[in-house]
Amino acid sequence: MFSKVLFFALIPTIFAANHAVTVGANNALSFTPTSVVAAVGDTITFTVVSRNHSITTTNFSGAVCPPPKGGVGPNGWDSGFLSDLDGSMPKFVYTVKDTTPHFAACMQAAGAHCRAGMTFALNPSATQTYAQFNRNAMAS
Ligand SMILES: [Cu+2]
Repeated sequence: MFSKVLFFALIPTIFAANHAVTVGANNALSFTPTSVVAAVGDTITFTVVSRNHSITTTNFSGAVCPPPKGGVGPNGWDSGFLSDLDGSMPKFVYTVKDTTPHFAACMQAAGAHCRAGMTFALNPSATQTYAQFNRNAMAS
């Protein structure tokens, strides 16, 4: 009985995956990959490899850029500004809390990075796709 309880308690730990996202690869205003499909309990590790960026949740449409400080929730996030100008490649880790779509962008330069297409989607859906979100950002 005890071992069965322990086994099920450990399942989230055993099967949780980490998804690596590179921020600013090749000095570009981009997230690589641009979207991730993840389960509750998974982690997403964002690593900033150039300039100074943030990973901040925002609205799917309308007021997309810049994402607001603190991010759009529920279960949104805001990494704050993370600078690689000193070559430190800072990381931000988000633990997935639900499977609803979340849309994020960089808040740098009053939304200029966001409007340049520096956007990211977690669990986009058939009706809220990454491609449409990115178009909304570039038009906002
Ligand atoms: Cu940026």
